[in-house]
Amino acid sequence: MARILITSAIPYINGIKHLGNLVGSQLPADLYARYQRGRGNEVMFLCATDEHGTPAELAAAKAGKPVAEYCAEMHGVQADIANRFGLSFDHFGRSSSPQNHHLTQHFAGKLADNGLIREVSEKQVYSNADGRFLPDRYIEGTCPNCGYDKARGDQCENCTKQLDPTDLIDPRSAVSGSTDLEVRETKHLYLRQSALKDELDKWIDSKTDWPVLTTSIAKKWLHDGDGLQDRGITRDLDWGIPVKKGDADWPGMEGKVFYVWFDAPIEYIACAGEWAEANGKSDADWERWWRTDKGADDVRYVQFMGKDNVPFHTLSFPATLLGSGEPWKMVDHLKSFNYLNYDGGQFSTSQGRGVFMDQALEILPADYWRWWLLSHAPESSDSEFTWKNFQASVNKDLADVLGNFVSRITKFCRSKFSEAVPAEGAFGPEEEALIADLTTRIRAYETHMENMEVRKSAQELRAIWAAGNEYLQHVAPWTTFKTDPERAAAQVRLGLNLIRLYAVLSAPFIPDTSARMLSAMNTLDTSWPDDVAAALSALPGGHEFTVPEVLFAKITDEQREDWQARFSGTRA
Ligand code: B3M
Ligand code: ZN
Repeated sequence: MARILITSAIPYINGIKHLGNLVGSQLPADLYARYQRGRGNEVMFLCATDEHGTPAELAAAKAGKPVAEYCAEMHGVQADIANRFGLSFDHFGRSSSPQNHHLTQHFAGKLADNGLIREVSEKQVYSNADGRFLPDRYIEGTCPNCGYDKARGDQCENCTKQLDPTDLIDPRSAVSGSTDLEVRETKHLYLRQSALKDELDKWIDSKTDWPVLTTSIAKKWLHDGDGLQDRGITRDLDWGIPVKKGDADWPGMEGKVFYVWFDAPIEYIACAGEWAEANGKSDADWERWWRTDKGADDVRYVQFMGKDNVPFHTLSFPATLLGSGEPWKMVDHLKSFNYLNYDGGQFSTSQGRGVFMDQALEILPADYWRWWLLSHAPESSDSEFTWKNFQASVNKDLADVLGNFVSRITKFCRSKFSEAVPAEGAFGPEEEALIADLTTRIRAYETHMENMEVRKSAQELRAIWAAGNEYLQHVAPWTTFKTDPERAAAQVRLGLNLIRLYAVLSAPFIPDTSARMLSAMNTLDTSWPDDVAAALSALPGGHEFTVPEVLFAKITDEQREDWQARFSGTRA
């Protein structure tokens, strides 16, 4: 039994995620986790909310709530939606957890001990009225380029020009509107990534099986221009993990917190500690996933994320782990995704454009979405959601191919035999041929799943479903029954066993439907079809079942038009 550690990029706390976010990390990570569990491997699948940073503070202010309260509430909301989408995390943690506070401060302390942190004096805008330093985006004013009067200190939203806060005309605090601002000296900590450049370079070179898309991003940051730059890891914010050196205060760093991108990946580790606490486990129980000196040397660690997160995962986070000088488990395989676009444009959280996870579940069950998203995952390039394509894919793949197969064979058996697997007859050449074909296809499916080739896996699964339909079409038990009921019985027995087989193979993609299929077939046997012939006689003659309700309803043209109109604008 292999041990597999899986993390998905942790979603920002502010707001509900759209389908583009979902397909870029959490959903394919879930697919992989479910598959590995299905193969009998030991899996630890972790995700969390990313709760620190300016966006969290801004969103809380907008909601008129204290930030801690806002985060607690939104964590609950995201956890509930993740659950309803069937995301099977072993734990859904919070980057604001005590475990992450402790570990983040621990790493900072180790990095400092190893000479990998330097202090830098910087000039930054201070608001006297607010009694705080203002991050660039908390400063508003008039754009010197286009005259827009709500330009932010980092960028003008109107003309997209990148700005420095000092470029703004009539600058004011976005927190209070006060214009009583001044530039003050403040100290910050920098992670000396440049000192770890060679070590990181060697580590990346050892990843020979990584996609070029991933390694080229890392190499670019390592070598372009002046090479890998040191990175500020502290901020002047109230909300976040206080800057400490392990358990000790850090002189000069009072009132400062760690930068959100410093503590967010550390939450991958802290989350395992949260899992242990929530399940009455010991430190040793989570450390065997994360410490190579405590059992994690035989763990395979896979990360899932959107392409924009790759630099942090190939450089900054590894720099933190390597720089600690401690034996932490590092990522073995990193699976990254391109973007999913929405109906001729982009999904956008800030503009509320596209379909968001809660809205999706209001109109259709999770499996419809899971199937479309995964079978159209933006792997080799960006992909696009259109309502037409969604309708076609649901109606063809799910309703016509899988749903129809299940309904046809169970109903036929009920009408001509009974609601029990017929015992008569033996398999012949047609059945042998189907078993051979399925064996080839299932082995290919396993290879694609192992390699995290999401689209190819979906294609193969669809072909496996289609093979059952073609078999049924070809042997036509409804015709055979008239002349040779025994032969028809054997064909129906095979068909009913295929339902169980399909449920097992399809569970990573459509877990709820898979559970309904197993329950209709009245079986708890979810064993993987290592031997396809054996798997197709798992349900013996006489085994009772029930005809399930329709598995997938077709999407009508009217529904499609209605939804397209409903989601064409922006969300309030
Ligand atoms: N929260 C960005 C994102 O949601 C960021 C990922 C952190 S992973 C450690 O895409
Ligand atoms: Zn402008």
